[in-house]
Amino acid sequence: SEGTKFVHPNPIEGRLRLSNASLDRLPGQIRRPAYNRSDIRPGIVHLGIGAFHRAHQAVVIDDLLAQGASGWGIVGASLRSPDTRDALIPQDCLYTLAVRSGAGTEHRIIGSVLETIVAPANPAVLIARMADPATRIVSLTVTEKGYCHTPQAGELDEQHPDIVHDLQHPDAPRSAPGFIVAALARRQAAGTVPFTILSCDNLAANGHTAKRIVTQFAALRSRELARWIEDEVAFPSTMVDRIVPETTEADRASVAAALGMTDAWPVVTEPFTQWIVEDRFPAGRPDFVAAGVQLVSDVTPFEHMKLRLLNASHSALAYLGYLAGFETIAAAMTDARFAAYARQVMEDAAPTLEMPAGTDLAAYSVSLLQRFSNPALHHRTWQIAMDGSQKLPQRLLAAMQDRLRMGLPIDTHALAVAGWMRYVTARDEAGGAIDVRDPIAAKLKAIADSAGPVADRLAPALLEVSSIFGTLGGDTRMRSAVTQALAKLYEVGARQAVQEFRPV
Ligand code: CS2
Repeated sequence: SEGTKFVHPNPIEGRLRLSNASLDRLPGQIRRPAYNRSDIRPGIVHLGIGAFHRAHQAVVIDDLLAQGASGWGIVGASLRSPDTRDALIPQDCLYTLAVRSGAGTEHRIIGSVLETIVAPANPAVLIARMADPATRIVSLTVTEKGYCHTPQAGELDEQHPDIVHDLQHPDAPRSAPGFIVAALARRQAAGTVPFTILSCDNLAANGHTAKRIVTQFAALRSRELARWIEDEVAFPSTMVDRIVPETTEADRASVAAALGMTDAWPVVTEPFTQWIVEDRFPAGRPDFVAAGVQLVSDVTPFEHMKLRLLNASHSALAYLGYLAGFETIAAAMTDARFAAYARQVMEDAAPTLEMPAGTDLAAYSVSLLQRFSNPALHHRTWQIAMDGSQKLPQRLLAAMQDRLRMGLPIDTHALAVAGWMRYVTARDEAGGAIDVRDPIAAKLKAIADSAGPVADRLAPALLEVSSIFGTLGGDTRMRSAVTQALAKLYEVGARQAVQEFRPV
């Protein structure tokens, strides 16, 4: 993903590197683009070309290109770091998808990314690409914080430094909303139909959220532009699912061994993949169904299901697991009590969901627990623990709010929230430093420092951070459940607290 440390790959001198020219030197069993890449034209601009996009949407597009959808190649943009471009350009944007399970690894070369753009260095190039009539979809994986919104309310944060900047520099923006509005303004002026905006981030109602933010940002520039976006631009919501840990040096080495050549930035993932998309594409779309995408009229229930079952238990395992000394999700899952606790998070979320008839939440939960246990994926608890201030509302807090409304206990989720609280103090149970990555890490740490390691003071102080907790932070049942759980964590530690946990 973007923003994480990346050691610039120095392909070993004289060693063959993955590229168009070297494709036919790959071992015969390795799948590669089943189409002529020079026939492919771009139709999609993707903002946030991190590992997740390359292991998910880009694979779907690769399948479609092989079926003849030659107008739907991808131009991938990084909104921050040049790492992906630097790694991919020397290899003609080809990269390896390594699909791992207990049964072994399957390697496949993906060819759907045609070009990469580093936005900060070339804002005009990116805007021009997005404004080009050939671009019919602009998709996004910019992570939760990339929306520059207040996570609890889902409104544009007008004080966000990137938003302030982008209003002053509309033609050289930094943020995703800034680029989208700059390109849409061009299209409106030129009389070009707008592209469809396809959010692929883990937000509740991601299309609606994207629409609200983009329209609010546009309104700060021009009322008329905002109205045009409101009326003319489609923002279908999507639910995306595939576990994609950050690529490590060890991954690069094992991929190189399988390929017999270097790939500077392969992506590693699990066999499971799912993409559910609302079918609203006025400017056209590829035949997604032909590549296994599910098209629905309303994705909201599926998004809630995924966020409250998969991502909620993932975050719970991340904070409590990290504190208990588990480096990966799979390691935490080898502890029967942690696995049972993760299942309990899912079970408690279930009554808050309204699913279409025939949805089997129990079977879904079982499959999630199996995926978390995949021994071949090295998915670090630390990675998932990132950006908790942006993730908690839709993963854990919304379900707690619903349960309170329904008169149900919230102690299961409260333990996960307490785990997050202890985590953001930036001190682990042995007194060592935790490298907390979060846009408001400094603020959270300052609150923790002034409260001290005392549950009665720390829990209420953090619950007052309204961008995360909103009014839920003031609920007395919330206060008492979270304070109690945090007291338990201070008393016996995370491992023991999970051992002893029994839902009421
Ligand atoms: C994870 C997700 O990092 C995280 O916060 O919970 O990236 C998760 O792996 C994906 O949503 C799975 O589809």
